[in-house]
Amino acid sequence: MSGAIEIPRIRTPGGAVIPEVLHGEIVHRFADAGVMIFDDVWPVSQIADLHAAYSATYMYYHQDREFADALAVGDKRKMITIAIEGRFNDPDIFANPTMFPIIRKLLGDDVILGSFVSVTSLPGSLDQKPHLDMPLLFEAEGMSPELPSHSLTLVIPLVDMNATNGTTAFFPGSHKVVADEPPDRAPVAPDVLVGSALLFDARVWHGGTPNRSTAPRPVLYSTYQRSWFRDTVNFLSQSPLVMDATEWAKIPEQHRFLFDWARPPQA
Ligand SMILES: O=C(O)CCC(=O)C(=O)O
Repeated sequence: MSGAIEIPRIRTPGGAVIPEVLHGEIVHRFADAGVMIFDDVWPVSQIADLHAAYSATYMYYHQDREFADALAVGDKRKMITIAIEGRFNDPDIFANPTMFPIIRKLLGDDVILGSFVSVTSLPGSLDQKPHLDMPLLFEAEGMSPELPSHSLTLVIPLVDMNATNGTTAFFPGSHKVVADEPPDRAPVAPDVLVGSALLFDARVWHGGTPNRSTAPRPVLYSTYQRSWFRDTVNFLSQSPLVMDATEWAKIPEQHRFLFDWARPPQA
């Protein structure tokens, strides 16, 4: 069983590749906690531009009502599919040189990008019930803690995640214990600032905290998976990945394997 009760946190080399000699230690710490924060991955100005692009296109969803193509994931909290286009069609986001080598090490060379969404909480949203994003593999409860990761979500905050805007509270190490309920202890609710990233394993219990601010709190979720895995519970009414043939053509050859499974017609 894991001894992790904190979320490990590392300062990255400011957008540069993390030296390979450190990968083993990072993977080990991540595997123990199932969640990890990486500070200073992107310049704040780059994420501010991304936030502006998000707001320009997806503000429509900032209403407290149901949408046919966005999943309600709690009170005043929605999962919105973000099209891979414009500023979102950027290798620095979907194959970030700091983060992607770590993700690839954890998921293997057959990794794909399984979905690209935002989770946006509106002002006044309440605590989200602690949950796992999807059922354990094979419903093989006893086996789950022994298995390596099969699905990891890279969270990119578009505004600071904190006690005012709302963050995500995690139970580090909870992927090492099979249970129908979250652990009987207080979760860790970290501050994750714009420019930083948070990576978590699909088997870790977590839940969003209230948005006490006056503005929506969008975070981008890039979910990477082993190529044989599909999320069959969260995308019954919306596409996990939206990209048209023109955008496909802009993806550098060396990154196409991430999207091949969702290759648009005519691409
Ligand atoms: O809103 C958050 O901070 C967490 C969202 C979440 O965990 C989810 O929708 O699965």
